[in-house]
Amino acid sequence: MCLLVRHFSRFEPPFTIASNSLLHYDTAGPDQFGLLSYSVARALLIDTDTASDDAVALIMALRFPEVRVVAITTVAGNVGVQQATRNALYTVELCGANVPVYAGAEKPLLRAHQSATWFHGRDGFGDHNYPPPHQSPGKLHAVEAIIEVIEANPGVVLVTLAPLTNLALALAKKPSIAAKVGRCVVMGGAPCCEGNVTPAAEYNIWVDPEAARTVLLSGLPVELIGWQLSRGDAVLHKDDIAHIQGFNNELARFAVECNSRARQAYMEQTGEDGISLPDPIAMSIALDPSVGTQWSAHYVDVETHSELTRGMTVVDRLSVADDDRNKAVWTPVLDKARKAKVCWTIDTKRWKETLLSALN
Ligand SMILES: [Ca+2]
Repeated sequence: MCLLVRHFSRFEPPFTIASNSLLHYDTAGPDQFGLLSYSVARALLIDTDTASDDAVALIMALRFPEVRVVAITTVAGNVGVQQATRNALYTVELCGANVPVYAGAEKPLLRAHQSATWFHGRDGFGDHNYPPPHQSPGKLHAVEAIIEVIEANPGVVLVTLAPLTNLALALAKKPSIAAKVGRCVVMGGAPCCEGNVTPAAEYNIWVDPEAARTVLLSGLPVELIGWQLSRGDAVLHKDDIAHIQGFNNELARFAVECNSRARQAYMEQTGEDGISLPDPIAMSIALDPSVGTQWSAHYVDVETHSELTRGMTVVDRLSVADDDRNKAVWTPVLDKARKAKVCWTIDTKRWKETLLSALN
């Protein structure tokens, strides 16, 4: 408990936490849309294109004792938005949670939707014929829900695990929400230039680069959690998987099973054997920022014109954006954006401990 306070305080959030308040949910009650507003240190809003790794991230958030997931919003990405919504509802029910799910954009802002079903399976969950959920999505559109949740929960931690279409639409409709978000943890990008769609780009940014650019230039306090952080030692290897299966409970079984196709696809893609979990790593950092061990703050822009480097997250790592010779290119960023915190390394032991505690 104290640990969490210390970790949040490292990032100087725009909220204060009473030392003994984290155990108490002093809700303000439902607003006109039925959305509960919680005191800010515990409020989490998750935007997801729910497929197999998203589901594990949702389980982590829903099981983490010190936060409350206020709402989940879905968007077209890994799978279509209807399937993503079904998958999110299924995961919420599996956790026995009572969190509203709101369906959002059916396609990127300007481009045709391109799914990642080759990686996650046709249903996003490895095609194991999971039953339909009992609940239905909320009546609000995800874009409206995002605006309402942020307005009702200033300082909310926003976690995006998907193409950024919903958030870009919300920012276009109400730009002032950017100043009310405490942290915006974005699973996306390939700041080291080794993407999972092209050498330049990671899927969430590549599939809707215009939306990603809108978000990065919005003034939101973005923490960029790139795809490369989910490789190598961060992958769940055979021993990790056996350990999780040994928990012998429904959530642990589901977390491994729904990633069966993703495990095969990851092997085809990288030659690495195991389950790579980009969204849960971003979630672990949202829940415990100390999982990220090396950070630096930079202006980041997104390539939207080139075909070769579409969706590339261009990080001004040497801080040359405001040099006179570069200003012409970077003016839109300098005028509107704030520097994003880019995560370069993670504590893999701590990340896996966070995961295991959610599944056990
Ligand atoms: Ca995702």
